[in-house]
Parts: sequence; C-alpha cells; structure tokens
Amino acid sequence: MNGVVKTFVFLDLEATGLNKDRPKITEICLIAVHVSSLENPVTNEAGEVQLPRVMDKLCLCVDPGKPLTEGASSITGLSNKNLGNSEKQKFDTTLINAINEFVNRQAKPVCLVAHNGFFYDFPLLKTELLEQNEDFPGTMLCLDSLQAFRDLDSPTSRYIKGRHTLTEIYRQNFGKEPNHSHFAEGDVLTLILVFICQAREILKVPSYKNWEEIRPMYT
Ligand code: DCM
Ligand code: MG
Repeated sequence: MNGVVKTFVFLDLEATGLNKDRPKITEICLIAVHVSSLENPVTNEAGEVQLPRVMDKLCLCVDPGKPLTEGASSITGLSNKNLGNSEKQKFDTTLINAINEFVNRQAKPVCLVAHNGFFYDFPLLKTELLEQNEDFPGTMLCLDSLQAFRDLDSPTSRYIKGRHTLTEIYRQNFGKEPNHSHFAEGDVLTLILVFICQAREILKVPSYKNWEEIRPMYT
C-alpha cells in the first residue's frame, strides 16, 4: 500500500487542558497495527469495518502534577482527585522506557498517527519527553490524520469548522456516535476505525513528518 511503513502506532493523549493552558498529560494510549491489517480490513455481515484482531495496546493514566481545567476534567472524567486516589505516577523515565519498549517490539519502520497530532499530541508529547531529557529518534515518522482527512476532502468542505473532528468523521462513516470519546483508548480505537475506512487513499500520498521536525508545545 505504501511500501515504507510496516507498523502504524495510533496515539491519543488526554491532558489538563488546551495548548494555551500549557497542559500536562493525564492519560496516554498507543495502539500498534501492522500495515497488513490496514490493507485487508475485516468487515461484518453488514459490511461495517471492524477493528483488526491483532493489535498491541499500551494505555496508562498519569499524575499531571497540575490542576486540570474544568473543561478538560468534564470531558475526560479524569480529575486530580481520581488520579490521586489511584496513586498514579508522573510522566517520568519509567513511562518513557515503557513507550520505547512498546514501539521497539513493532515491525519497523514505525509511524505514529494522531488526529490533530501536528498541533496537539506530538508537540505535547515532545514537551513531556524533553522535560525528562529524553526524546524519540529524529527519524521516527509521524502522520496527522486530521491533515490527511482534510487533504482528501474537497477544497470547499476543507475549511468548514468541525467537519473533520474524529466524531464527525466517525459519524459520516458509521452513522452513529463513537464509543468512549475522550477516553484515550476510546479515541484511538475510533481513529483506527476511520483510518481503515480511508487507508488506501491516505497512504497513497501520506504527508509524513520526521519526529525531529516536531517542535515542543512549550518549554
Ligand atoms: N481539551 C480541552 N477542552 C476541549 C477539548 C480538549 O481541554 N474542549 C483537552 C483535554 C483533553 C485533550 O485536550 O484531554 C485531548 O482531547 P481529546 O479528548 O479530544 O483527545
Ligand atoms: Mg482523546
């Protein structure tokens, strides 16, 4: 299908707020899917695309060490209280090691995929990595599915606000609401389903970036 990437690692972050809030991560989910599962999607009797059977998952809640905004807490259900009650640990080197080990188990080359990743998830992840004096290899590939869906769409609909949210794309493809929005795992599974629906088109001309091109959200 695209000849380069062997594994797509779909990623979603929940955090204490938006870019302007200088957010800290509250939850991270990575789900790895081999390109062969994207090339040969499974459908049910109704012709609906199903999740691949073979997926590796890493999902962790994180103590952000900073108050969540009301908005972030209300949409994600995460709070300083429930994260604290569960004695979650900070975003530290043990978490970074876990991510690296997880990614290193995948057939390479690997590409990270996140919806709005170039604006939100990748810069925020970069900030958290740099705060621990760590980083991913500069050659690691990343892809923003929001940009990819916009590029596929017609120029007129491209700029309609809300047209390419994960929820909206899911509704267009499946005619119903996605499950578990704003749970990191729920959002990643939704992303995988909509990505599979248009994987052929997206991977014809993927606009990858190298991880080294990603600037931190803040320092
Ligand atoms: N976010 C927010 N307010 C919104 C939307 C998102 O503060 N209206 C922040 C908190 C979420 C994070 O962005 O944890 C990621 O959003 P999403 O759940 O859509 O992945
Ligand atoms: Mg999310």
